[in-house]
Amino acid sequence: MEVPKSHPRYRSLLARHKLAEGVREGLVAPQGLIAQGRGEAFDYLLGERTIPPARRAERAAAAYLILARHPVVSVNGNVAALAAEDVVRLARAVPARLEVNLFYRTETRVRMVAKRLKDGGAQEILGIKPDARIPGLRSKRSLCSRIGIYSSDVVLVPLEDGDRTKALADMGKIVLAVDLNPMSRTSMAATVTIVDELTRALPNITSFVRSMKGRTATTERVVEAFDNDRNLALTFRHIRDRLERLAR
Ligand code: PTJ
Repeated sequence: MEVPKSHPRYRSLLARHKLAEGVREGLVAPQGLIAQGRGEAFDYLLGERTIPPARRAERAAAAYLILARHPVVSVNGNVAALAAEDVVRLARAVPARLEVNLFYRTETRVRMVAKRLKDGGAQEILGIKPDARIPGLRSKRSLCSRIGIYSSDVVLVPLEDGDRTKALADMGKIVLAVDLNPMSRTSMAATVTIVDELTRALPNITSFVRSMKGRTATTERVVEAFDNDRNLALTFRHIRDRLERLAR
């Protein structure tokens, strides 16, 4: 990509480049570009940085992942294109299993996402040959692995399309979502909603996992103290205060 690193919107241009390349290759669904554009608009409202409520949610997500018996990280086309290495690093730090789960599912795209994860260092990738279904979901997102998402207790769902978060919560799972839109159905239905950009959120969660691992009492305290509704309210307040400052 011929954009200097000093460009003020370098990160955003790089992400767009990766996604456009991904669409050209067939890794990313064309709709993934629309999802990114929507995310970017919300990121502007946050000031394109990790705001304090997002950091707290990232710490809570790390704590849930550490305490989980069977944690799984779900990966779609956008995540593979933007953050394959980051997602593999997080899964290894926990350790959690990685599962490919696509909304616009085709066998070719599943294979491409799996290959991207493998190139990023993943050893085991679930979801390639699904053998279970998430009840109550009619989209191809319902196809999952019995030893993966189906039997998980904690699932991280970065960039979700809405209805699966509720379906997973209805199965009794703890759902950790990364979504720049604090008003999305995913954000409202998740156990922990991380309103942050994916490539900022994943390394933050990984570093919280590394620093809290082995400190069970601290980790349990973080989970107990976290209140998602309150944290979302603080997110809205942060956006409101920022807009108020800009409007002065
Ligand atoms: O690869 P597939 O077939 O599973 O399809 C993936 C997409 C993303 C196309 C699909 O899940 C979809 O259509 O998602 P939505 O309904 O557009 O929702 C995506 C959500 O993620 C939106 O609320 C965006 O604001 C948010 N989002 C987009 N890009 C980012 C993001 N959040 C964090 N970081 C981003 N980079």
